[in-house]
Amino acid sequence: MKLLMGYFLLQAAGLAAALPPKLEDFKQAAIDSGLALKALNGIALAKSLTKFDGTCKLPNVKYRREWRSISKPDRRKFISAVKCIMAKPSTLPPGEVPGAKSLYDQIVWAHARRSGLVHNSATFLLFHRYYLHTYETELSLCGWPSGLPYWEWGLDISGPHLSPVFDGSDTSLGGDGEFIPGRKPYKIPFIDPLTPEVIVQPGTGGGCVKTGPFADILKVRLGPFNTTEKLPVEPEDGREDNERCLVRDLNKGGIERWASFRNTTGLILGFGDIFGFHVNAEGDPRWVPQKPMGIHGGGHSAIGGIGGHASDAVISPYDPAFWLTHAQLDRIYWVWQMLDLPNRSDVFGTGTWLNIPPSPNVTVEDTIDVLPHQPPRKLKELMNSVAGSPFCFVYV
Ligand SMILES: *[C@@H]1O[C@H](CO)[C@@H](O)[C@H](O)[C@H]1NC(C)=O
Ligand SMILES: *[C@@H]1O[C@H](CO)[C@@H](O)[C@H](O)[C@H]1NC(C)=O
Ligand SMILES: *[C@@H]1O[C@H](CO)[C@@H](O)[C@H](O)[C@H]1NC(C)=O
Ligand SMILES: *[C@@H]1O[C@H](CO)[C@@H](O)[C@H](O)[C@H]1NC(C)=O
Ligand SMILES: [Cu+2]
Repeated sequence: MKLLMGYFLLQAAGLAAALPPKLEDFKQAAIDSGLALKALNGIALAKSLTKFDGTCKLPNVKYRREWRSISKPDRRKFISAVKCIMAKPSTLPPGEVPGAKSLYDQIVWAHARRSGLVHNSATFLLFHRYYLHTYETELSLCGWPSGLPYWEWGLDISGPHLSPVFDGSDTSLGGDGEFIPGRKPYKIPFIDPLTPEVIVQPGTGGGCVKTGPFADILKVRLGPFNTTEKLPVEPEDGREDNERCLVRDLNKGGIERWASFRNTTGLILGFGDIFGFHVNAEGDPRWVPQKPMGIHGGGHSAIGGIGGHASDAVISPYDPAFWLTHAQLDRIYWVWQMLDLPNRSDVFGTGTWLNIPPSPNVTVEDTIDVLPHQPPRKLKELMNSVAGSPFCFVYV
Protein backbone atom coordinates (compact mmCIF):
# COMPACT_ATOMS: atom_id res chain seq x y z
CA MET A 1 0.00 0.00 0.00
CA LYS A 2 2.76 2.40 0.97
CA LEU A 3 4.51 1.53 -2.27
CA LEU A 4 1.43 2.23 -4.32
CA MET A 5 0.88 5.57 -2.64
CA GLY A 6 4.45 6.53 -3.33
CA TYR A 7 3.89 5.57 -6.92
CA PHE A 8 0.82 7.76 -7.32
CA LEU A 9 2.52 10.67 -5.59
CA LEU A 10 5.43 10.43 -7.98
CA GLN A 11 3.06 10.12 -10.93
CA ALA A 12 1.17 13.18 -9.73
CA ALA A 13 4.41 15.10 -9.45
CA GLY A 14 5.15 14.16 -13.04
CA LEU A 15 8.46 12.66 -11.96
CA ALA A 16 7.86 9.30 -13.51
CA ALA A 17 7.67 10.90 -16.94
CA ALA A 18 10.56 13.33 -16.52
CA LEU A 19 13.99 13.11 -18.13
CA PRO A 20 16.58 11.14 -16.16
CA PRO A 21 17.91 13.17 -13.21
CA LYS A 22 21.42 14.59 -13.39
CA LEU A 23 24.27 14.74 -10.89
CA GLU A 24 23.70 18.50 -10.48
CA ASP A 25 20.16 17.82 -9.26
CA PHE A 26 21.53 16.55 -5.95
CA LYS A 27 23.54 18.16 -3.17
CA GLN A 28 26.77 16.36 -2.29
CA ALA A 29 25.45 15.74 1.23
CA ALA A 30 22.34 14.03 -0.16
CA ILE A 31 24.53 11.83 -2.34
CA ASP A 32 26.92 10.88 0.44
CA SER A 33 24.15 10.10 2.93
CA GLY A 34 22.32 7.80 0.54
CA LEU A 35 19.22 10.01 0.26
CA ALA A 36 19.89 10.61 -3.43
CA LEU A 37 20.18 6.90 -4.18
CA LYS A 38 17.00 6.27 -2.23
CA ALA A 39 15.19 8.91 -4.28
CA LEU A 40 16.56 7.47 -7.52
CA ASN A 41 15.41 3.99 -6.49
CA GLY A 42 11.97 5.51 -5.83
CA ILE A 43 11.78 7.06 -9.29
CA ALA A 44 13.00 3.82 -10.88
CA LEU A 45 10.36 1.90 -8.95
CA ALA A 46 7.61 4.29 -10.06
CA LYS A 47 8.73 3.95 -13.66
CA SER A 48 8.99 0.17 -13.45
CA LEU A 49 5.40 -0.04 -12.24
CA THR A 50 4.27 1.52 -15.54
CA LYS A 51 6.00 -1.21 -17.52
CA PHE A 52 4.26 -4.39 -16.39
CA ASP A 53 3.33 -6.58 -19.30
CA GLY A 54 2.36 -10.20 -19.82
CA THR A 55 2.41 -12.49 -16.82
CA CYS A 56 4.35 -10.17 -14.51
CA LYS A 57 1.82 -8.11 -12.56
CA LEU A 58 1.68 -6.13 -9.36
CA PRO A 59 0.23 -9.00 -7.27
CA ASN A 60 3.03 -11.42 -8.18
CA VAL A 61 6.02 -9.10 -8.44
CA LYS A 62 8.90 -10.02 -6.13
CA TYR A 63 10.20 -7.15 -4.00
CA ARG A 64 13.95 -7.24 -3.54
CA ARG A 65 14.71 -5.53 -0.23
CA GLU A 66 17.75 -4.41 1.66
CA TRP A 67 18.77 -6.92 4.37
CA ARG A 68 17.96 -4.45 7.16
CA SER A 69 14.40 -3.88 5.94
CA ILE A 70 13.62 -7.58 6.24
CA SER A 71 12.24 -8.59 9.65
CA LYS A 72 14.36 -10.89 11.77
CA PRO A 73 11.91 -13.81 11.50
CA ASP A 74 11.96 -13.37 7.71
CA ARG A 75 15.76 -13.24 7.66
CA ARG A 76 15.74 -16.59 9.48
CA LYS A 77 13.32 -17.91 6.87
CA PHE A 78 15.64 -16.75 4.10
CA ILE A 79 18.60 -18.41 5.83
CA SER A 80 16.64 -21.66 6.11
CA ALA A 81 15.98 -21.54 2.38
CA VAL A 82 19.71 -21.10 1.71
CA LYS A 83 20.43 -24.07 4.00
CA CYS A 84 17.85 -26.05 2.04
CA ILE A 85 19.77 -25.36 -1.20
CA MET A 86 22.97 -26.46 0.55
CA ALA A 87 21.27 -29.67 1.72
CA LYS A 88 19.88 -30.71 -1.68
CA PRO A 89 22.09 -32.95 -3.83
CA SER A 90 23.55 -31.80 -7.13
CA THR A 91 21.67 -32.96 -10.22
CA LEU A 92 24.77 -33.21 -12.42
CA PRO A 93 25.61 -36.67 -13.83
CA PRO A 94 27.61 -38.60 -11.19
CA GLY A 95 31.36 -38.16 -11.56
CA GLU A 96 31.20 -35.25 -14.00
CA VAL A 97 32.03 -32.65 -11.35
CA PRO A 98 32.93 -34.58 -8.18
CA GLY A 99 33.24 -31.35 -6.15
CA ALA A 100 29.66 -30.39 -6.96
CA LYS A 101 28.02 -32.45 -4.24
CA SER A 102 25.16 -30.18 -3.24
CA LEU A 103 22.84 -28.06 -5.32
CA TYR A 104 24.68 -25.07 -3.87
CA ASP A 105 28.03 -26.40 -5.20
CA GLN A 106 26.35 -27.03 -8.52
CA ILE A 107 25.12 -23.44 -8.75
CA VAL A 108 28.64 -22.22 -7.94
CA TRP A 109 29.88 -24.47 -10.74
CA ALA A 110 27.43 -22.84 -13.17
CA HIS A 111 29.34 -19.58 -12.53
CA ALA A 112 32.84 -21.10 -12.36
CA ARG A 113 32.67 -23.00 -15.62
CA ARG A 114 31.81 -19.95 -17.70
CA SER A 115 33.60 -17.28 -15.70
CA GLY A 116 35.91 -16.55 -18.64
CA LEU A 117 32.87 -15.55 -20.69
CA VAL A 118 30.86 -13.44 -18.29
CA HIS A 119 33.36 -11.05 -16.67
CA ASN A 120 34.87 -8.02 -18.43
CA SER A 121 32.65 -8.99 -21.34
CA ALA A 122 29.36 -7.78 -22.83
CA THR A 123 27.30 -10.33 -20.95
CA PHE A 124 28.57 -9.44 -17.48
CA LEU A 125 25.56 -7.51 -16.17
CA LEU A 126 22.86 -9.64 -17.77
CA PHE A 127 24.49 -12.99 -17.04
CA HIS A 128 24.68 -12.08 -13.39
CA ARG A 129 21.06 -10.88 -13.44
CA TYR A 130 20.02 -14.24 -14.90
CA TYR A 131 22.26 -16.03 -12.43
CA LEU A 132 20.64 -14.24 -9.46
CA HIS A 133 17.28 -15.28 -10.88
CA THR A 134 18.50 -18.89 -10.86
CA TYR A 135 19.23 -18.62 -7.15
CA GLU A 136 15.99 -16.76 -6.43
CA THR A 137 14.11 -19.54 -8.21
CA GLU A 138 15.83 -22.22 -6.13
CA LEU A 139 15.15 -20.21 -2.98
CA SER A 140 11.45 -20.12 -3.80
CA LEU A 141 11.46 -23.93 -4.17
CA CYS A 142 13.05 -23.96 -0.70
CA GLY A 143 10.39 -21.87 1.02
CA TRP A 144 11.49 -18.28 0.33
CA PRO A 145 8.84 -16.89 -2.02
CA SER A 146 9.99 -13.26 -1.77
CA GLY A 147 12.68 -11.42 -3.69
CA LEU A 148 16.37 -11.94 -3.19
CA PRO A 149 17.67 -9.54 -0.51
CA TYR A 150 20.37 -7.04 -1.40
CA TRP A 151 23.14 -5.43 0.65
CA GLU A 152 23.35 -1.63 0.44
CA TRP A 153 27.11 -1.14 0.68
CA GLY A 154 26.80 2.57 1.44
CA LEU A 155 25.15 1.89 4.80
CA ASP A 156 28.30 0.06 5.91
CA ILE A 157 30.98 2.50 4.90
CA SER A 158 32.23 2.44 8.51
CA GLY A 159 33.13 -1.21 7.94
CA PRO A 160 31.26 -4.36 6.96
CA HIS A 161 32.43 -5.96 10.22
CA LEU A 162 29.94 -3.60 11.93
CA SER A 163 27.06 -4.58 9.63
CA PRO A 164 24.05 -6.69 10.68
CA VAL A 165 24.67 -8.65 7.46
CA PHE A 166 27.89 -9.97 9.03
CA ASP A 167 27.34 -9.82 12.80
CA GLY A 168 27.64 -13.59 13.15
CA SER A 169 24.15 -13.93 14.68
CA ASP A 170 21.42 -16.27 13.47
CA THR A 171 19.97 -13.38 11.44
CA SER A 172 23.23 -12.74 9.59
CA LEU A 173 25.06 -14.41 6.73
CA GLY A 174 27.78 -15.37 9.17
CA GLY A 175 30.51 -13.34 10.79
CA ASP A 176 33.91 -12.26 9.63
CA GLY A 177 36.67 -14.75 9.06
CA GLU A 178 38.85 -15.45 12.08
CA PHE A 179 41.26 -12.57 12.50
CA ILE A 180 44.74 -13.35 11.28
CA PRO A 181 47.19 -10.77 12.59
CA GLY A 182 50.35 -9.61 10.88
CA ARG A 183 49.20 -9.93 7.28
CA LYS A 184 50.83 -7.80 4.59
CA PRO A 185 49.09 -5.49 2.11
CA TYR A 186 48.32 -7.24 -1.17
CA LYS A 187 48.87 -6.03 -4.72
CA ILE A 188 46.08 -7.17 -7.04
CA PRO A 189 47.68 -8.96 -10.00
CA PHE A 190 45.83 -7.34 -12.89
CA ILE A 191 47.03 -8.78 -16.17
CA ASP A 192 46.43 -5.59 -18.11
CA PRO A 193 49.66 -3.54 -18.18
CA LEU A 194 47.69 -0.28 -18.22
CA THR A 195 46.15 -0.91 -14.81
CA PRO A 196 47.76 1.10 -12.03
CA GLU A 197 48.82 -0.65 -8.87
CA VAL A 198 45.91 -1.48 -6.57
CA ILE A 199 46.96 -2.32 -3.04
CA VAL A 200 44.44 -3.89 -0.68
CA GLN A 201 45.05 -3.50 3.03
CA PRO A 202 44.35 -6.49 5.28
CA GLY A 203 40.78 -6.43 6.57
CA THR A 204 39.32 -7.50 9.89
CA GLY A 205 39.32 -11.26 9.20
CA GLY A 206 41.46 -13.37 6.93
CA GLY A 207 40.61 -16.85 8.21
CA CYS A 208 37.70 -19.28 8.29
CA VAL A 209 34.15 -18.09 9.05
CA LYS A 210 33.32 -19.83 12.32
CA THR A 211 30.17 -18.01 13.39
CA GLY A 212 26.66 -17.70 12.06
CA PRO A 213 24.15 -19.98 10.38
CA PHE A 214 26.45 -21.59 7.81
CA ALA A 215 29.58 -22.11 9.92
CA ASP A 216 29.07 -25.82 10.37
CA ILE A 217 27.46 -26.73 7.08
CA LEU A 218 29.09 -24.71 4.31
CA LYS A 219 32.20 -26.21 2.74
CA VAL A 220 34.05 -24.83 -0.26
CA ARG A 221 34.76 -27.75 -2.57
CA LEU A 222 35.44 -26.65 -6.14
CA GLY A 223 38.67 -25.05 -7.25
CA PRO A 224 40.95 -23.29 -6.71
CA PHE A 225 41.42 -22.19 -10.29
CA ASN A 226 44.56 -20.57 -11.63
CA THR A 227 43.45 -17.19 -12.98
CA THR A 228 46.90 -15.79 -13.71
CA GLU A 229 46.41 -15.78 -17.47
CA LYS A 230 42.72 -16.24 -17.97
CA LEU A 231 39.45 -17.06 -16.27
CA PRO A 232 38.19 -20.58 -16.93
CA VAL A 233 35.78 -21.75 -19.61
CA GLU A 234 34.73 -25.39 -19.14
CA PRO A 235 37.88 -26.10 -17.09
CA GLU A 236 39.24 -29.61 -16.79
CA ASP A 237 40.73 -28.91 -13.37
CA GLY A 238 39.08 -27.57 -10.24
CA ARG A 239 36.24 -30.09 -10.45
CA GLU A 240 37.46 -32.35 -7.63
CA ASP A 241 36.11 -32.31 -4.10
CA ASN A 242 38.74 -30.16 -2.42
CA GLU A 243 36.93 -29.59 0.87
CA ARG A 244 37.93 -26.49 2.83
CA CYS A 245 36.40 -23.74 4.93
CA LEU A 246 34.83 -20.49 3.69
CA VAL A 247 37.31 -17.64 4.16
CA ARG A 248 36.32 -14.01 4.70
CA ASP A 249 38.24 -10.82 5.23
CA LEU A 250 35.67 -8.09 5.72
CA ASN A 251 37.27 -4.96 4.42
CA LYS A 252 36.08 -1.43 4.79
CA GLY A 253 38.37 -0.21 2.03
CA GLY A 254 36.24 -2.04 -0.54
CA ILE A 255 33.32 0.26 0.23
CA GLU A 256 35.23 3.47 0.98
CA ARG A 257 37.27 3.36 -2.18
CA TRP A 258 34.93 1.84 -4.73
CA ALA A 259 31.39 1.15 -3.52
CA SER A 260 30.35 4.17 -1.45
CA PHE A 261 27.07 6.04 -1.98
CA ARG A 262 29.10 8.57 -3.94
CA ASN A 263 30.45 5.83 -6.19
CA THR A 264 27.10 4.10 -6.84
CA THR A 265 25.09 7.30 -7.21
CA GLY A 266 27.78 8.81 -9.41
CA LEU A 267 27.64 5.78 -11.67
CA ILE A 268 23.85 6.01 -12.07
CA LEU A 269 23.90 9.74 -12.76
CA GLY A 270 27.14 9.92 -14.68
CA PHE A 271 26.48 7.84 -17.78
CA GLY A 272 23.76 7.86 -20.42
CA ASP A 273 24.74 4.78 -22.39
CA ILE A 274 25.70 1.21 -21.67
CA PHE A 275 29.32 1.73 -22.68
CA GLY A 276 29.99 4.25 -19.92
CA PHE A 277 27.86 2.52 -17.34
CA HIS A 278 29.24 -0.95 -17.93
CA VAL A 279 32.97 -0.24 -18.19
CA ASN A 280 32.81 1.91 -15.06
CA ALA A 281 30.68 -0.54 -13.07
CA GLU A 282 33.22 -3.28 -13.73
CA GLY A 283 36.32 -1.08 -13.81
CA ASP A 284 37.34 -2.43 -17.22
CA PRO A 285 41.07 -1.67 -17.52
CA ARG A 286 40.88 -1.34 -21.32
CA TRP A 287 38.51 1.61 -21.11
CA VAL A 288 38.98 3.14 -17.66
CA PRO A 289 42.54 2.11 -16.74
CA GLN A 290 42.71 4.82 -14.09
CA LYS A 291 39.64 3.37 -12.33
CA PRO A 292 40.07 -0.37 -11.86
CA MET A 293 37.73 -2.34 -9.60
CA GLY A 294 34.53 -0.35 -10.12
CA ILE A 295 31.59 -0.76 -7.73
CA HIS A 296 31.54 -4.45 -8.62
CA GLY A 297 35.12 -5.05 -7.53
CA GLY A 298 34.51 -2.90 -4.46
CA GLY A 299 31.51 -4.98 -3.40
CA HIS A 300 33.54 -8.18 -3.71
CA SER A 301 36.58 -6.75 -1.96
CA ALA A 302 34.43 -5.54 0.96
CA ILE A 303 33.65 -9.18 1.79
CA GLY A 304 36.63 -11.11 0.48
CA GLY A 305 39.40 -8.61 1.17
CA ILE A 306 42.69 -10.47 0.84
CA GLY A 307 42.30 -14.19 0.22
CA GLY A 308 38.59 -14.44 1.03
CA HIS A 309 36.43 -16.46 -1.33
CA ALA A 310 34.30 -13.43 -2.24
CA SER A 311 37.42 -11.95 -3.87
CA ASP A 312 37.77 -14.97 -6.14
CA ALA A 313 36.40 -14.19 -9.62
CA VAL A 314 35.59 -17.83 -10.30
CA ILE A 315 34.07 -19.31 -7.13
CA SER A 316 32.92 -16.18 -5.26
CA PRO A 317 29.30 -17.48 -5.17
CA TYR A 318 30.45 -19.85 -2.43
CA ASP A 319 30.13 -16.91 -0.06
CA PRO A 320 26.43 -16.64 0.82
CA ALA A 321 26.89 -12.85 0.81
CA PHE A 322 27.86 -12.97 -2.88
CA TRP A 323 24.17 -13.02 -3.76
CA LEU A 324 23.39 -9.91 -1.76
CA THR A 325 26.35 -7.99 -3.10
CA HIS A 326 25.48 -8.93 -6.68
CA ALA A 327 21.83 -8.05 -6.07
CA GLN A 328 23.10 -4.61 -5.04
CA LEU A 329 25.10 -4.36 -8.27
CA ASP A 330 22.04 -5.46 -10.25
CA ARG A 331 19.97 -2.92 -8.33
CA ILE A 332 22.30 -0.10 -9.34
CA TYR A 333 22.07 -1.34 -12.95
CA TRP A 334 18.28 -1.65 -12.65
CA VAL A 335 17.84 1.86 -11.23
CA TRP A 336 20.04 3.23 -14.02
CA GLN A 337 18.07 1.30 -16.66
CA MET A 338 14.63 2.18 -15.35
CA LEU A 339 15.41 5.90 -15.42
CA ASP A 340 15.47 5.64 -19.24
CA LEU A 341 14.83 2.03 -20.21
CA PRO A 342 14.41 2.47 -24.00
CA ASN A 343 17.87 4.01 -24.27
CA ARG A 344 19.45 1.64 -21.75
CA SER A 345 18.62 -1.75 -23.20
CA ASP A 346 21.82 -2.43 -25.09
CA VAL A 347 25.07 -4.29 -24.47
CA PHE A 348 28.69 -3.33 -25.05
CA GLY A 349 31.71 -5.51 -25.68
CA THR A 350 32.69 -8.96 -26.88
CA GLY A 351 31.96 -12.40 -25.50
CA THR A 352 35.24 -13.18 -23.70
CA TRP A 353 37.05 -11.92 -20.59
CA LEU A 354 39.10 -8.85 -21.64
CA ASN A 355 38.52 -10.20 -25.17
CA ILE A 356 40.93 -13.09 -24.44
CA PRO A 357 40.75 -15.04 -26.71
CA PRO A 358 39.39 -12.50 -29.22
CA SER A 359 35.68 -12.90 -29.96
CA PRO A 360 33.01 -11.01 -31.92
CA ASN A 361 31.00 -8.12 -30.50
CA VAL A 362 27.96 -9.38 -28.65
CA THR A 363 24.51 -8.10 -29.66
CA VAL A 364 21.18 -8.24 -27.83
CA GLU A 365 20.17 -11.04 -30.22
CA ASP A 366 22.84 -13.32 -28.74
CA THR A 367 21.87 -15.74 -26.00
CA ILE A 368 23.11 -16.71 -22.57
CA ASP A 369 22.05 -19.55 -20.31
CA VAL A 370 22.58 -20.83 -16.79
CA LEU A 371 22.40 -24.49 -17.78
CA PRO A 372 21.14 -26.80 -16.51
CA HIS A 373 19.10 -24.43 -14.36
CA GLN A 374 17.88 -21.82 -16.83
CA PRO A 375 17.45 -22.14 -20.63
CA PRO A 376 19.21 -19.95 -23.21
CA ARG A 377 17.60 -16.51 -23.57
CA LYS A 378 18.37 -13.65 -25.86
CA LEU A 379 20.02 -10.79 -24.03
CA LYS A 380 17.21 -8.49 -25.13
CA GLU A 381 14.83 -10.69 -23.14
CA LEU A 382 16.75 -9.99 -19.94
CA MET A 383 16.65 -6.19 -20.01
CA ASN A 384 13.32 -5.48 -18.34
CA SER A 385 12.69 -7.02 -14.92
CA VAL A 386 8.90 -6.69 -15.19
CA ALA A 387 8.03 -7.42 -18.82
CA GLY A 388 9.02 -9.69 -21.68
CA SER A 389 11.54 -11.54 -19.56
CA PRO A 390 11.62 -14.55 -17.26
CA PHE A 391 11.84 -12.05 -14.40
CA CYS A 392 9.23 -10.39 -12.26
CA PHE A 393 11.01 -8.32 -9.64
CA VAL A 394 11.60 -4.76 -8.55
CA TYR A 395 14.02 -3.23 -6.06
CA VAL A 396 12.56 -1.29 -3.15
C1 LIG B 1 49.32 -20.31 -12.65
O1 LIG B 1 49.63 -20.19 -14.02
C2 LIG B 1 50.78 -19.40 -14.28
C3 LIG B 1 50.90 -19.20 -15.77
O2 LIG B 1 50.53 -20.31 -16.50
C4 LIG B 1 51.99 -20.08 -13.65
O3 LIG B 1 53.15 -19.31 -13.90
C5 LIG B 1 51.78 -20.22 -12.16
O4 LIG B 1 52.83 -20.94 -11.57
C6 LIG B 1 50.45 -20.95 -11.88
N1 LIG B 1 50.19 -20.88 -10.45
C7 LIG B 1 49.82 -21.94 -9.75
C8 LIG B 1 49.55 -21.71 -8.29
O5 LIG B 1 49.70 -23.05 -10.24
C1 LIG C 1 34.41 6.55 -4.45
O1 LIG C 1 33.87 7.48 -3.54
C2 LIG C 1 34.82 7.96 -2.59
C3 LIG C 1 34.06 8.86 -1.63
O2 LIG C 1 33.01 8.16 -1.03
C4 LIG C 1 35.94 8.69 -3.30
O3 LIG C 1 36.90 9.07 -2.37
C5 LIG C 1 36.55 7.76 -4.34
O4 LIG C 1 37.52 8.47 -5.09
C6 LIG C 1 35.50 7.21 -5.28
N1 LIG C 1 36.10 6.21 -6.15
C7 LIG C 1 36.02 6.26 -7.46
C8 LIG C 1 36.69 5.17 -8.20
O5 LIG C 1 35.44 7.14 -8.05
C1 LIG D 1 16.15 8.35 -25.62
O1 LIG D 1 15.19 7.76 -26.48
C2 LIG D 1 14.25 8.68 -27.00
C3 LIG D 1 13.30 7.88 -27.86
O2 LIG D 1 12.96 6.69 -27.24
C4 LIG D 1 14.94 9.79 -27.77
O3 LIG D 1 13.99 10.73 -28.20
C5 LIG D 1 15.97 10.46 -26.86
O4 LIG D 1 16.69 11.43 -27.56
C6 LIG D 1 16.92 9.45 -26.29
N1 LIG D 1 17.80 10.10 -25.34
C7 LIG D 1 19.09 9.85 -25.30
C8 LIG D 1 19.86 10.59 -24.26
O5 LIG D 1 19.64 9.08 -26.05
C1 LIG E 1 32.83 -3.90 -32.13
O1 LIG E 1 32.53 -2.83 -31.26
C2 LIG E 1 33.53 -1.79 -31.25
C3 LIG E 1 33.16 -0.82 -30.15
O2 LIG E 1 31.87 -0.32 -30.32
C4 LIG E 1 33.62 -1.17 -32.61
O3 LIG E 1 34.62 -0.16 -32.62
C5 LIG E 1 33.96 -2.25 -33.63
O4 LIG E 1 33.95 -1.69 -34.93
C6 LIG E 1 32.98 -3.40 -33.56
N1 LIG E 1 33.46 -4.46 -34.41
C7 LIG E 1 32.70 -5.02 -35.34
C8 LIG E 1 33.34 -6.11 -36.12
O5 LIG E 1 31.55 -4.69 -35.53
CU1 LIG F 1 30.89 -10.54 -9.22
